[in-house]
Amino acid sequence: MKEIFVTRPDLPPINDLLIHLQRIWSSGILTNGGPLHQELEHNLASYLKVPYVSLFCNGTMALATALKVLGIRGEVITTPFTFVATTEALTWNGLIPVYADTGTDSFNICPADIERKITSNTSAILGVHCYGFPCDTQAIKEIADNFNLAVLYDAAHAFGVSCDCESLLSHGDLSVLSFHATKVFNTFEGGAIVSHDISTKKRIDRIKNFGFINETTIGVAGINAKMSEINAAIGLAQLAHIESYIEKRKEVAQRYAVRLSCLKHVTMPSYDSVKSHNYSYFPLLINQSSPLSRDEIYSSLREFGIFSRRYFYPLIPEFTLYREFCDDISRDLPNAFFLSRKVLCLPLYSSLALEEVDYIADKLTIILSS
Ligand code: T4K
Repeated sequence: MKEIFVTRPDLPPINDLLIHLQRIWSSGILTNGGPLHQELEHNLASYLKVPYVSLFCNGTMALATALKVLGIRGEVITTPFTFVATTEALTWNGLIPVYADTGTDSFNICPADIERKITSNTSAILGVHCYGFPCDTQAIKEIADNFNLAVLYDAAHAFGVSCDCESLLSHGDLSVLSFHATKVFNTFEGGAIVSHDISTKKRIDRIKNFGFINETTIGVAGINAKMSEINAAIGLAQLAHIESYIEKRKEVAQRYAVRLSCLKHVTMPSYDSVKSHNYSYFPLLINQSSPLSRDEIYSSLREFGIFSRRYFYPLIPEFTLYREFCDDISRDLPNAFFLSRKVLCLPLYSSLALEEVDYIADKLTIILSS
């Protein structure tokens, strides 16, 4: 039986990569903001339609650095329904995560609950565009303006998503991308901060390079979070194919939509709220009416070799390490708790054959009618 995983990475044709590797071998520059790094920053800014991109070794270090750059202190209001890295970036900075619930009709943080959680110690809001679906950026901006808070977006899932004519990454003070192997655009490991002015970009680039201003001066306590030339080479080779990767993902999502439309116990994601989506995930909501629980469906699919994932279960404050940050999860975060028990991410990646989507849909239909 063939195993189908929740995702498989895109890999550019190896000859595309070799051309870039040849440049590294010729220059002998392997890291520290070399020519490929600079070219990828430039090409990404142009592709994403954003002013400035600063590359990182991964998304988590980019998040941790973004918080440092903005000088965030005290409490940060964030979502519990995300990958653990979102909270880890806060605690690594000695910040306190304060969890606001998700909305009733969204995977993302609820503006009204953000407002309820603000205290005199709050300094920022850290939203996540979960599965690439936009946070309510307008409402979050209004709250942030009223209470003088910084806004950061963990946009690890939001590469290339645009709303109206704008990139989703143009919202907030800073947005952070992940280029991990499992992401729509990957450099094997990697990440980036999107910023809106040159002085902020310079501060970001300084912090990720030990805080050096020049050979003899350190301006700020920095860290080493640079992307190497080899990861930048992979990025340059990938970027040339990104449109076709996203188009193939879209075909997969559309096939699911057709094949699963007759199933009454599930709700499919709607991509209507955005001008262009990246189809990074296919989060299926298992309805209350379902005769089987989400976990039973997850286990049954595994018996057919289909490895869906329960992103994001458990909720972050359910991890023992983070329990102290929420008194009563089902009382305080009921919507996020519901999502963590009801969402199943089906396999979605550009090389997933439509016949495989049919196979998954057939098995799901059998499981739900048993
Ligand atoms: N913020 C958010 C909202 C995030 O989702 C993430 C990362 C971050 C921040 C942090 O960004 P990074 O620091 O990672 O750049 C995966 C990823 O490791 C993680 O990057 C991602 N989010 C998270 C949602 O998913 P796992 O534990 O589910 O990964 P894993 O290894 O089980 O991979 C899933 C499937 O992908 C495997 O079953 C097979 C396939 N796979 C995976 C890898 C690594 C491959 O085929 N090849 C591969 O090389 O966390």
